Amino acid sequence: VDWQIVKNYEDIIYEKAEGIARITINRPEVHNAFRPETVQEMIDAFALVRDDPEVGVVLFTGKGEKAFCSGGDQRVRGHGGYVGSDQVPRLNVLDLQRQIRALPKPVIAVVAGWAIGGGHVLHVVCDLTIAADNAKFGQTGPKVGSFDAGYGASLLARTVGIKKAKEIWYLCRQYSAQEALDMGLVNTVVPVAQLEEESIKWAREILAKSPIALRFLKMAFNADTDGAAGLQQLAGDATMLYYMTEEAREGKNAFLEKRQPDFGKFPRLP
Ligand code: 2NE
Repeated sequence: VDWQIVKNYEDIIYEKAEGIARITINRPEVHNAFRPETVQEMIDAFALVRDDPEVGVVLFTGKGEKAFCSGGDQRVRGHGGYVGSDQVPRLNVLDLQRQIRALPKPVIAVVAGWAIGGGHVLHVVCDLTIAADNAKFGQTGPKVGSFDAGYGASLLARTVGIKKAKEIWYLCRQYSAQEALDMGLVNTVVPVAQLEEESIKWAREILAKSPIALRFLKMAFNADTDGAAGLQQLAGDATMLYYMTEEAREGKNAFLEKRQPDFGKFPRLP
């Protein structure tokens, strides 16, 4: 695959090729821990992905084979959040989690090495996870004085069951790729040397499918877990589809032509 850089960032790499976007956290010296600027760059890149009609699927990964992401950078954890160069304490990774959920294109976490702490939650919010055989998963919050009781708890419980989710959070153990596969936390495990090739294979299979069908399926899965916010996304997609119909166009055209709309010509299907 001939990856082309889309935009230059400091903490991440955003590339695309053949309709596949790849966003890589590029801080291997700290196992790809994120600071507020890293998250801000990811939010920017995911926004570009959303608006790019060429992109149908995203690979979300970490630089190197040692880590996908080790969560918030503990060196910049301050009073009330992670502190960036503007000195404002933030938990902006929660915004990123919602953005990944709301993105109307599948996001695949591609995990080699550690997916831990807030980095683990990031793979949990992705649609699918492809793990290398050296991947290790876990939460550390109660050990390091933190927790993610949002998606980090509820979506994890939906994924692996509530007893297992509680075990993961209460004991802060680390789990192998095979254990993650066995508990339904990841979709497949491949040798680390084949991770990129396998992720591209999955991305291509997804790209061969109907984008609108995938979009509605993703939003329906979200609606099932996200309450009114999930329904809002699903309803927004329904509106997009409705705008594409003659029936909706009749309403708009009648308004612009200052006449009564004629909806009688449209069939009332069962
Ligand atoms: C992941 C783990 C277990 C790996 O251990 P090991 O022994 O393989 O590597 P090592 O030596 O610990 O890490 C390599 C380098 O990366 C840094 C380390 O300090 C080390 O640096 P040097 O000593 O070589 O200079 N590093 C690793 N993780 C880091 C981090 N998160 N922040 C800053 N530097 C980090 C081991 O590294 C580990 O336990 N890491 C910490 C995992 C963790 O607790 N993450 C934060 C959880 S809280 C969170 O992410 C969060 C939240 O709970 C709620 C909202 C938002 C965020």
